[in-house]
Amino acid sequence: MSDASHTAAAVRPATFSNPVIPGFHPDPSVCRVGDDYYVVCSSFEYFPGVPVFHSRDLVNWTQIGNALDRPSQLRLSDAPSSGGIYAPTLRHHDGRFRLIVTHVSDGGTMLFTASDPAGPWSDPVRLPGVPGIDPDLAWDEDGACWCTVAGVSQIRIDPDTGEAFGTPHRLWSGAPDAKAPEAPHLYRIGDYWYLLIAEGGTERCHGVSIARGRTPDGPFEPCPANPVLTHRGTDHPVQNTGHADLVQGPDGSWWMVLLGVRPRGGTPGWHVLGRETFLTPVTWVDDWPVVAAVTTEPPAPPWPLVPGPAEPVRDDFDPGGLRPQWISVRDRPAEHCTTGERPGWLTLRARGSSLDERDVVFVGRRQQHPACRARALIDPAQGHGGLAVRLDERHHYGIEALDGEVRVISRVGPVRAVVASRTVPAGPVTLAVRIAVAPQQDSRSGPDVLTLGVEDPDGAFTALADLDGRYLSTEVAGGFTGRVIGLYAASGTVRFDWFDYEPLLV
Ligand code: 6LW
Repeated sequence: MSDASHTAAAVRPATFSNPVIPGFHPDPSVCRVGDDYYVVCSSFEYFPGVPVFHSRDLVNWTQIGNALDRPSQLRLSDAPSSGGIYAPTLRHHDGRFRLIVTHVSDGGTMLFTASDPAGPWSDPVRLPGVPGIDPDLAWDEDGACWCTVAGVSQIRIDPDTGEAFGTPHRLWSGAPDAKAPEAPHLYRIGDYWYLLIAEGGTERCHGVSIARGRTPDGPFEPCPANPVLTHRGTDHPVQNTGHADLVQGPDGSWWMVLLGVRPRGGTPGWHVLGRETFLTPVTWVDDWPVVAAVTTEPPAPPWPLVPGPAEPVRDDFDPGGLRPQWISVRDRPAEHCTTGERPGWLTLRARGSSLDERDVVFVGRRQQHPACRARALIDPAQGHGGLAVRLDERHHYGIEALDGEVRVISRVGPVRAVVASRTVPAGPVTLAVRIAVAPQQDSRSGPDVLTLGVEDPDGAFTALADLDGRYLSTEVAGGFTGRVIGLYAASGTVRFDWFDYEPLLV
């Protein structure tokens, strides 16, 4: 072995850390074009929708945009929390990227096209003939496009016009008694067509199963080893593993992206970051995939890892618009949210009067680490607003600034309470939330503790309230999303000079 290759081999990491896309990034779909990989995820009631990620090694991912970033693509006004945009599929065919999703609150299945996955994406082609959720796209050697959906059923479509041919026909749908056969993906690999599905439901019984046949519309024979992946009934730190997609590396190796959760605390275990995107290697034996259990440090791909740009801790809201990580609830009208009015500041003009409202003006980013800290400098001179950790309209904690006072507000289910308040000097004030993993005390402990407070000009933090994080978990709130940490306006006009998000050691 030459010195260079010896050196390269010596420095190549043997493992990487999972999840590869932490935070609420569920239902991942992946495709590869040359040496470039792309992943898209569900986004539900948040706008812009369908985050798009890029990687050169399947491990290090950078968000390059959101596919649905204008009202003509995405209308969420009727979407309840965890409504809106369900599972997408991303494919590349005939030189174009195709994205198919279900908008469960506005007409169902929609298909978008782009030459560059970073955008712009087209306006939607609607497919009224495609039922249900979790639509997949696959093309056969004759160029026919097969759309397979949860259930599992399938129909041929024209992806350019949205026309569906005939009526959906039922395919293999997993174990006879398994619930929720969904997330289908169809692949032509070697001599077979493979149908990959999730079953058991997206909670602790989730799993991945597969079948194969000689034609895209079956019949399919199930893999004798089904489920080829599940963590059900284990004490594995990653649970709910399912909703997978397969991709082949440039060296011929195979990999699976999938969703999973990281519950913490006592029983039943509370996950607060939503369903996250994990990566695990796949090998083939007798033309069946063998999927490695999802570990937090799986074996790294055989090629060099290519780190993306580090995400800055501080966002100074420079003119030119918000970075793609920022999401809002249902919409983001420019008259209510702009970085152009006061250069270097984010200006929010209130619409709803609190985070309890469906039309609250809110701009946030997904919480991506079990322990982290978020801070923001707010100028409440012309209104009031604050910094909050949100799961939905009925589950959020926030610290709100009026001119001369701050107060901590807790909303859990039907109960809204001001849990702390104090006077502060008039003018801009730094609000902060620290999230620390709860010490593992006993079976009744929560996943973490959220400490909300203020920082004075020399950085000294004063805590106003410690709140139990279990009430901002999916096990309590339900739904399909995860925590989003962000900024909101509750009256008038509030401005934010900067926002910090930084991971902390667990
Ligand atoms: C998605 C379905 C699921 O459409 O939950 O995990 C739904 N599985 O496949 C929303 O994420």
